[in-house]
Amino acid sequence: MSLLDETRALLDRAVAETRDARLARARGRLDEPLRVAIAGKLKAGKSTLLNALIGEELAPTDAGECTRVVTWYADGPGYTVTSYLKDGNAEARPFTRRDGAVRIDLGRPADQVERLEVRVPSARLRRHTLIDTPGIESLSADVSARTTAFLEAEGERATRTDAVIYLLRHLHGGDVRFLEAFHGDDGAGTPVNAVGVLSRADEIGGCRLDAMTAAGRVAARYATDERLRKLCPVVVPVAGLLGAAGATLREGEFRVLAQVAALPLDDILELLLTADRFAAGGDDRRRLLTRLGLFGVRLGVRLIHEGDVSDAAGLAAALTERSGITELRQVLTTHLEGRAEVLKARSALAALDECLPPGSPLVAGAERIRAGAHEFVELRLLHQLRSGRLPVADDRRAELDRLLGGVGGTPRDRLGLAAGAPAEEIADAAKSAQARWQRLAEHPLSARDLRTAARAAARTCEGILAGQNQQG
Ligand SMILES: Nc1nc2c(ncn2[C@@H]2O[C@H](COP(=O)(O)OP(=O)(O)O)[C@@H](O)[C@H]2O)c(=O)[nH]1
Ligand SMILES: [Mg+2]
Repeated sequence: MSLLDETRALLDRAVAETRDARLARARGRLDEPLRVAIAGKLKAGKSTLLNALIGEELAPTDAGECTRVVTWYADGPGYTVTSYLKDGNAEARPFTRRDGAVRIDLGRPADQVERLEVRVPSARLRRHTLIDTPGIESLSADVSARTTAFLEAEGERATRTDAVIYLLRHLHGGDVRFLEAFHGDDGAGTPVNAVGVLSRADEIGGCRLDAMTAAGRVAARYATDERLRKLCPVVVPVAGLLGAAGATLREGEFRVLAQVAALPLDDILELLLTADRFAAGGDDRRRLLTRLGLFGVRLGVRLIHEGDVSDAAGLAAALTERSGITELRQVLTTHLEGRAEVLKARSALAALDECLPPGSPLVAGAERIRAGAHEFVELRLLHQLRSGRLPVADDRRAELDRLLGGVGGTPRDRLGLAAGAPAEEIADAAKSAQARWQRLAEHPLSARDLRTAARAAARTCEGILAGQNQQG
């Protein structure tokens, strides 16, 4: 029986025995998309990134009332908004859309609202539900507290999110502390469910045209930062604003840029020197600046001026390509969706722990699943490995990380093979890795923890081989 099936069966039993609504919800979520929260400081670019990921202008990006409430964006048959209240009730809420953004009429003070749920027909949201959170350390301590409570790996709310995208604008002591608090130390809150984004990457170095390259260097440096790497193993530079604009660019916006691009080069350079100069040219330009940012405007004018793009569709594609959003989607697929099963099971089992007394047979059942399922063993080992608690030589560390699924869950990811590697190559690589780790597991001089880890790595290889045989 698969991990997910085993977890479903246990949750079904728990719901039948207890009739606890919280457990029924946890059971239901096992069949829903992975829940991914977007977290970071106020104005880190969370709502903008969410729009870029969905490819639609949905989340409001100013500091209106609703940006203070945790808001879920999930796939659904039509556009609906539901407000879940702290008193346990839920109500449908009216909303309007201004420039695409969903403006919700809360009808009551924000502090009475637990969360909002926006349903949108979206193929992207079928893969994962995205959760927009208010900023941490934001203007009001209350909003900040609400976000932290929502994300912290404690209390009932821990089961609300399976994974998190954490936005960093600059590496900041507060960010690291926040991440440390979020990831518990027990293997329950492992860093394997966090992906880092160096956000607003286009603004790095004064919005010059090489900003994204510079951002790539900064992100690479973050990825080697010891403290950060333990908490959030990948950091992708992303300009969410460019991604959102690329997905929603309008003809009129292209025309405004084309007009500027038609000017003599000296005039263009003069005009694009600062945001203020460009914006002084009228409302259209001011709006465009809000939509694309100074970098996006400069890039757009340059591409049109040099004849690299000649219409709105071409410019939209160029903005999307530069935004880094495609790379981020790729990382989400390998790091989070590839691990969706174990992440969802983990949340559901955590709900059992929270809702039932420690000694109960159902809680014991949850513990048995966690102890027995190889996916959980891998998750725990990955956590130990990354927090420096496994005595592994450096040359083996990277291999073990990869084998345990650290850079993606497919056999090719785990064995470090190219995307198109044929089945025989996978089988050969798995066999030799299996033999290597088995030897280490049996080696009398290996430390005990290392032997345990090596046994698990060998088991992973066996799993890959078994899967190959089934296919072949
Ligand atoms: N230049 C630039 N500005 C951005 C980017 N992402 C967000 N912003 C701007 O930063 C401000 C805050 O963005 P928002 O998404 O509301 O941040 P949140 O508070 O984290 O949700 C808005 O004015 C956005 O237009 C980006 O990638 N590049
Ligand atoms: Mg926001």
